[in-house]
Amino acid sequence: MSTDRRQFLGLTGAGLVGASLSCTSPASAAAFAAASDPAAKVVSQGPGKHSLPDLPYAKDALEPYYDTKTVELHHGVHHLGYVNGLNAAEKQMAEMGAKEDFAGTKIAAKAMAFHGAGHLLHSIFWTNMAPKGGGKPEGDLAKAIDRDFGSYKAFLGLFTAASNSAEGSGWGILGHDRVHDVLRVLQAEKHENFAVWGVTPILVCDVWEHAYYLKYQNRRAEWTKVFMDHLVNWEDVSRRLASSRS
Ligand code: MN3
Repeated sequence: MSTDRRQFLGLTGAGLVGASLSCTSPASAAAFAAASDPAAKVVSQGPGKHSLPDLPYAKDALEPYYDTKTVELHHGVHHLGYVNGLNAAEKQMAEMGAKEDFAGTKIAAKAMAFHGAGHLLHSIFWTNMAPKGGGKPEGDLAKAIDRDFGSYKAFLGLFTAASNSAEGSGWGILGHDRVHDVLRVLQAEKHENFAVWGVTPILVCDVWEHAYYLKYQNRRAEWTKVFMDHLVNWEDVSRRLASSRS
């Protein structure tokens, strides 16, 4: 891809946050792609119509590495909370607009960013894992990792270190920077604050304690190692890179 085309794509591509706040996912099998792929063309159903996407596998399918109880709570309680919070914030924004009473805008906008980012990142997170996951990436993703980090080992060290040291509603993130067509390892501390505008997350590891505490307690490094060794779905990550580049 030429530099000009990269810059063109970067400047015209849909921004991550814009996509997360404006797209609305119907309750269907396509909901994950709609909610988590900024390149997906999603027709808005109106404010407050987001729904929790079904898991792309059985809730016990990631055993023994990701336990059934944590998946149940993480998906059915925590992720659902983001969906409900996003819907509430969108409805509040719409109501304020209709009444032309904008006193609650700061609170609603903050809630929309927090819950919208949570919904988007969790939707990516679930599809980033698969039964019999792990191993190493292949194809264009492997080439991009070698080009941008030097080696898979170097990437693994950076991604794991970013995940292990994140604070708060934290995430380790591998993202594709559409402006420069380069992969970046990022760390989210407050997940509504995206570190680099225009970066599309393609691999995300949830390191807020609800994601792993039942099974791994305070051993976060064990959780992130298991995530990379046994859960990561490289086919999904590759698809996301290709989607971001196209
Ligand atoms: Mn979580």
